Order: sequence, then structure tokens, then C-alpha cells
Amino acid sequence: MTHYVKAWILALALVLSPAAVSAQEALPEAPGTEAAPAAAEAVDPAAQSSEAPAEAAAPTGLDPALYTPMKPTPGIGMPVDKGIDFQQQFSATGQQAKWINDAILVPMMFGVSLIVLGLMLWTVVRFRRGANPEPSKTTHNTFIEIIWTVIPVIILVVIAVPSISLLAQQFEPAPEDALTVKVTGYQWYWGYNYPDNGDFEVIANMLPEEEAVARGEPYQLAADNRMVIPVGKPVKMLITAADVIHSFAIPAAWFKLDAVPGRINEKVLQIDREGVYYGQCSELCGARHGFMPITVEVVSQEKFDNWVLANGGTVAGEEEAEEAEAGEAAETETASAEDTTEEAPADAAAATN
Ligand SMILES: [Cu+2]
Repeated sequence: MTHYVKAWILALALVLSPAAVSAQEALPEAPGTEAAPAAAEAVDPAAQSSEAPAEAAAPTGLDPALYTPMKPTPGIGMPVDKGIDFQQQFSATGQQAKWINDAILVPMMFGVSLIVLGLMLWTVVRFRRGANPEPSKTTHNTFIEIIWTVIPVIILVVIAVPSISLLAQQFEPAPEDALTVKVTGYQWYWGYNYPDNGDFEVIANMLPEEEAVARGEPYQLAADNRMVIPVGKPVKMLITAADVIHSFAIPAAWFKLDAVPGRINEKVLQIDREGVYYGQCSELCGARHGFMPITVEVVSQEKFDNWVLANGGTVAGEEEAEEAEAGEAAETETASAEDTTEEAPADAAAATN
């Protein structure tokens, strides 16, 4: 009797605990979400889009002379209707990985399945009771045992060689000149920092349905702001999270890495074709886990520089040119001069007080 009571109490506690957690950790900026039960939010995307109209409805807010968002190509960088295969790949690792799948894994899977099915059918027919009234008492056959040990070993080695090299390739450190982008997962949106370009941050929320349709983008994959990167250049992705574990994923680039609070995961992203690529948070992270899409726009270096300028960032080329002109010594002088001019008004204010 008592264990029934215990079980009920435990079940009740389990059901209630997520609600308690979300009530405790609800962010002060979103008071509306505190009262509503988490489950109700999850099943009602309409409520979700009406909660954050200010962020989502706002246009990019960037100078159109410098940057206009690129239109996605249907079927590329996004899931396709009735698709059962991986998305078309646009990174070197992605192409290698898809080749391993298409040329090695799938044929082996079919081959092994067909051979096993054939053996089973043959056994069922050949050794059925009617045709074989006196069953064999054989228990061991050295030759067959060697065969069924050696063949699987060969199969595993054939899979392991390209597979391990792919794994190594995916986690090769970024080259010195790679662009760095820091990705932060938040409940429930993404932030992209560009430390090499003045460390501005782009916040990306999901577009409401009407707006996504109006912009010609897939709903629940389109974000109001995009992570923009240059084409064919290695990007050092530093991935972390601010609250719970998220996962940053772009299927068309064979890219997926967990975003873990308190640590930074690193992986190189390089996409070799200009275009728009979509992804989603891929680690269950709470009520609106399904509503924090990733939109990556891959552009020419020139367009990337303009996008950086439109966001108030700095372009690496300019800095280098300045350094070349001024020289390091002159630069430290101006830096210290700037420091004193900045401090001066503060000192004056302190003196009057
Ligand atoms: Cu998430």
C-alpha cells in the first residue's frame, strides 16, 4: 500500500518539477512567461510569436545600402519535402561524410541485410521439418566460425579507416587567419559575437509566420537576424550557452556542436557556396526549444565586410592598413592620449563634487 502512495508522490513531483524550475529561472525581462505554464507555451506557437513582437517584427535595422538579406535557394540549406537523405553538403567535411554514407555505409548495410535475409530464407526452406525429418546434431564447424569472425572484422576495418579520418578532420584546429565567431545559446534564441570585428553581437529570434512567408523564407527556420560569414573561409566557431545546454547545428554544412554553459566548444565551419543555410537548436533546452532556428548567410568577403560595417563593427583590412601607416609606437601614443581625454571629464566631475 505504502509503495503505491510513494509512487504517486514521486510521479506528481516529476510532473511538477519542470514547472517549478521554469518559475524559478524565468528571466526578469520576460515577466509574461512566468505565470504561464511551460507546457501551454510549447503547444501554442501563436502565443509564442505574440510574446515577442517587438524583436521579431522589427526589420533588420541595418543600412540597406550596405546590406540586404539574400534570398534562400529552395531545396538548398533546408529540409526538402518527403526527403529521406541527408541535405546536400556544402563543406569539405560534409562532402566527405556524405560520401562515406553513400559509398560505404549504405551499400554495406544493403549487402549485409540481403545476405542475412538470403541465409535465413534458405535455412527456413531447406531445413524445414517436412523436408528434414532427421535433424543434424552438428554443433561446431571451425571453417564457418573463422569465416563469420573474420568477415565482420574486415567490414569494421573498412568502415573505421575513413570514419576515424573524418572524425580527425572535423576537429582539426582552426588556422591562424580564421575569422572567429562566438555563438551563445540562450533560452530561446541565439547570439553571435564577432570578436575580430569589434565584438558586436547579433541577436537572432525566430520570425513569425507571416513575416517569414513575406520574406520568402521557411517558417520556423527563418530568423530575424542572420549569422553572416564569408564564403570559402574557415570560421573558428566558439560555441557556448548562457543558461542550459543548447546545440548549434547546420545540417548542410555537417556541423553540430553542443553549446554548454560554462565552457567553450570549438569547431571550424567553412561553407564553400554563397547562400542561406538553415539549422535548429538540436539539444532539448526547454519549452521553446523548437522555436530557436539558426539562419546562416554565406556571402562574398566584400559583402561580409559591408555587413560588419552596417552592424557598427570594424573590418580587419582597415585596421591593418591603419597599423601599417601609423606604426606600433605611434598607435600606443594615440591610445594613451585617448585614455587621458576620456578620463579628464570624469576627473573634472569628481573635482566639482
Ligand atoms: Cu536550445
